[in-house]
Amino acid sequence: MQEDWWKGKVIYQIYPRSFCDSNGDGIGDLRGIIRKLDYLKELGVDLLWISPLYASPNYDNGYDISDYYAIHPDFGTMEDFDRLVAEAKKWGLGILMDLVINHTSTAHPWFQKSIRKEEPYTDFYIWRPGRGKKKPNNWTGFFGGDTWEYVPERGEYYLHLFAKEQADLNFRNPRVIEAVEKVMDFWLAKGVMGFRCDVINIIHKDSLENGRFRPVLRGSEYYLSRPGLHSLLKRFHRNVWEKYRAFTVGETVFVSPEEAKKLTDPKRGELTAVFAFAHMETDCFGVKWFPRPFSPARFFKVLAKWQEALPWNTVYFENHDQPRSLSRFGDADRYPRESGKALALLLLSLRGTPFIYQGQELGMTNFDFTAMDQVEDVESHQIWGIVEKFHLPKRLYWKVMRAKSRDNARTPMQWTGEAGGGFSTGRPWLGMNHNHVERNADKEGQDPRSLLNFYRRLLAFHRSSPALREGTFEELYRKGSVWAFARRSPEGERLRFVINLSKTAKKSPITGTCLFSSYEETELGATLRPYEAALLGEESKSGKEEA
Ligand code: ISL
Ligand code: CA
Repeated sequence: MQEDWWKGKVIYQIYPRSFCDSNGDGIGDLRGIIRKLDYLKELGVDLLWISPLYASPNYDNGYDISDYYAIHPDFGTMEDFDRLVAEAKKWGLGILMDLVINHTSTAHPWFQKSIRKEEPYTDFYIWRPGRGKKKPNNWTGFFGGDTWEYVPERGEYYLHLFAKEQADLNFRNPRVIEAVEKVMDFWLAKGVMGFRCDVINIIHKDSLENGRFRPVLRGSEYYLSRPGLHSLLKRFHRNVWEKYRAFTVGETVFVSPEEAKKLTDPKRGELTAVFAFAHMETDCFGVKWFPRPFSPARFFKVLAKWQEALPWNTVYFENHDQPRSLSRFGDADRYPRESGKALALLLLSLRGTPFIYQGQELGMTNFDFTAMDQVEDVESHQIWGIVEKFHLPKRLYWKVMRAKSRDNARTPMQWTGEAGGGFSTGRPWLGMNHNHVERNADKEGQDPRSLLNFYRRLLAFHRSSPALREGTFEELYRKGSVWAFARRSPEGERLRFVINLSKTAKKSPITGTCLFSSYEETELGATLRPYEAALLGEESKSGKEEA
């Protein structure tokens, strides 16, 4: 297997609870995924990243693991998992596991033994005594609020950067490092192709000093991409990942291009790729709970910066933590098809590994929930608790919640127009979006102009085009809501891309014959209509270009 076998591959993310339920209990499962492998093959993706499948009390839907070696019974059995790997292989699809090692569930036996100081688990987690009546330090967490929880039995506090049911592991303990290496080896030996590494750039804590004042994530200067992280990753790479040629994509929060470059430099031997967040933070001030209107200009500026800064990017507009891109960056009401296709074209025209999140290919939109009791997500509830506790303006925050809750991405996959959406014959664990009646895989499959069929054609083209798969990125034009760039393969294939990500018509900086168009046009003239995007072939020798 070649070292960079993953280059040019397209990844599809499955949120297993919401993908396909095979037994009618309302929860998606492994047999459900197996049932849909033909759909995924026909769509044209290569690798499936599946959000956590492990045993878990589900405070954070599997991101709180209580046994790294067991499949959650909701999802099936280890035999089902092995069958999935084998069946996927027959379809030419590889599996990526979600590796959550910054923390475990407090129900994990390691943690339970750590409470009782049973060796070797005493220092598996980050325990500290309080400072008089005060907590060990002033850090604040990812879901808002506290990061320390007192356990009377041990007489100490433990650190948790997420929910209090998620205790941070202590990576200064060599025993912890060995334990997680064993976990990685176990899954790679089963034939998975690699990992998506959850919040990997925060696993190493430099010190536990008080953080300086900042409105969110106080203390993060002591754990965001610290030097100790690089040593840990080098070690994982050397000891485990390298021998399997594993693909490792790190979820790296608040990462700078400089750090990302180091983390993915093949000469250093750390990660294969990283998820940066900068483009996902262009419609807020730093964190999503302080939103501002979406600006395509800001979005393109950040994307362009990262395209130029990194030798290789990941390209994603959605995942299980983010609102739906059609609702967020497009126009789900007036231009669902055009803006959905424009975003698809942008996603697959940029340089890097593209990630499609389940339902994105159908144009699934934000969850149409009307009350907090329809929301399951732990983060949403924690934030709502803060709104209530501090009497923040509810009307305003309700709007923010509707736009930003992570459950926007977690509603069940819309397979058919029936009740239960073809996702389940029972009652789905989370509400189905009502628009599943109109927008679903079944209906779209039969419509040649649907978003789903657009994705299928585009993915087939992507596979056959060295320029899209691996070509260089060259910016041609960027102003307001209009962006144009070119991709060129080493063999000289050159493609040009242009997009108008707005509701108003704009002048186009380039013209030519369309390989793909969000309006399904064959020629692009001087004007870009609302949400018009196009992928153009080589410019004709006679045709002149402004850009
Ligand atoms: O979701 C977020 C904001 O709404 C992020 O801050 C998110 O918490 C962060 O990107 C880390 O996410 C990952 O780890 C979390 C888990 O809840 C997320 O689902 C996961 O993607 C803790 O494991
Ligand atoms: Ca089920």
